This record gives sequence, C-alpha cells and structure tokens, in this order.
Amino acid sequence: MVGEMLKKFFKKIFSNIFGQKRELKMGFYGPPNAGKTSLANRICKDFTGEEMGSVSKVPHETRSVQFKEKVEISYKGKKMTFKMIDTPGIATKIDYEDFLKFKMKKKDAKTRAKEATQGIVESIKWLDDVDIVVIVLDATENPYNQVNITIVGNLVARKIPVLIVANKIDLRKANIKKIESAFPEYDVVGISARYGKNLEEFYESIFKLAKKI
Ligand SMILES: Nc1nc2c(ncn2[C@@H]2O[C@H](COP(=O)(O)OP(=O)(O)OP(=O)(O)O)[C@@H](O)[C@H]2O)c(=O)[nH]1
Ligand SMILES: [Mg+2]
Repeated sequence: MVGEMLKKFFKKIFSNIFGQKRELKMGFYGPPNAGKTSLANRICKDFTGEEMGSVSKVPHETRSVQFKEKVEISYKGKKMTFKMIDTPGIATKIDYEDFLKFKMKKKDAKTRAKEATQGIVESIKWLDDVDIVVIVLDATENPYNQVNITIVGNLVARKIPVLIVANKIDLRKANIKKIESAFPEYDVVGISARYGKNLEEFYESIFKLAKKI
C-alpha cells in the first residue's frame, strides 16, 4: 500500500519534471480480428513512416506482443511521445479447426492455436506495464461478450485510463451506439483503421486520455 503510494508519488514528480518528454506506454487490446494492428500500423505510418506488424483476415495474426518505441504523435500543435504496444487478440476459446476454413493445413492450424494461446497469456502479463489502453472493438460485432467485459474489468481494477475504439465504421453493419451503451462510462470513438476515417477524433481523445495519468 505504502509502496504503491510512493510509486505513484515519484511517477508524478518524474512526469512533472520531464513533462511531455516522458514516453507513455500505449497498449492496444481487444478481441482477435478487431483491427488492433491495423490501427497501430496507421498511427506508426502517419508519424514514423513505418508499420508495426502484419494484418490478416485470419484471427490471431498477432501472436506475440509487438513494440514500437518513440512514436511522437502531433496533433493541433500538441506533441506526445508513446511506446506503442500491439497485443495478441484475447479470446476465451481457441479451436484450431476454426483456422481450417482459411485453407490452412492442420499442422499449421494447430501451431497457430498453440501460439495464440501463449499470446493471450503475454497480453495479460503486459497489462501490468501499460500507462493507457486503447480497446479496439469491431463495431459490426456484438460488444456484450465475456472477453470485452473481462478486459475492461481488469483495466478498471488497475485504474488504467481507457479509450474504446469502435473500428470498421466503413462497414454498413457497424453500430457505434451499441458499443456506447455497452460501456457508458467510457469515451467511444468510431473509426476506420483500414481507410483512415475519423483519426482526428482518435488523436484528440488520446491526448485527453494521457492527461488522466
Ligand atoms: N472493413 C474494415 N476492415 C478492417 C478495418 N480494420 C481492420 N480491418 C480488417 O480486419 C482484419 C483484422 O485486422 P487486424 O488489424 O489484423 O486485427 P487485429 O485486431 O490485430 O487481429 P489479431 O492480431 O488477430 O488479434 C483484417 O482483414 C483487416 O484488414 C476497418 O476499419 N474496416
Ligand atoms: Mg494484430
């Protein structure tokens, strides 16, 4: 308890002294296939010219945590530096047979399932070491599920500031309102990571979120 308070105290002093120079750790969390890597890639491309990781329609494409350091995001004259942390999608159940419909060989599907499971463990471990979290949800999917509730609950318990992104708003089925009603106490920003839609509002919200630390 005292240790925790001291840690917070020094963190605050440290960030006051170094102001905006401190690198904030921004974790991208969410279920598989929601567009975490697509969003992380877009941000990195915009501000560093390089991408972070590979994107695929096959779920569990990201199976180990990926980093990009010193990404300086500038928006409307403001600047902040982030360490971006793209995490493997979190799922309650991974069945290798689900990968077979993507024309994957049985052996590869089994390997993918095993790696995806290890990836989830790694994602959860990293929750201890992030400053802010962007939860990326596919706005065409039902937001009321165990995975989302578990992720949000975990972050609330750790008092980590959260922004919820409703991704894939370019698709007709996308429903931002449903995500807003599922998580009424959070800021929800509708974007399309693939087409770069509404990123301005996303950056605005990130700066607002960073102030909460
Ligand atoms: N229509 C549409 N598709 C998108 C959008 N963002 C991502 N996708 C697609 O969704 C699929 C998954 O994208 P990823 O970025 O790999 O998703 P992820 O959350 O990193 O997935 P995992 O690494 O498996 O956890 C890919 O086929 C993307 O092209 C979007 O804004 N609109
Ligand atoms: Mg990914």
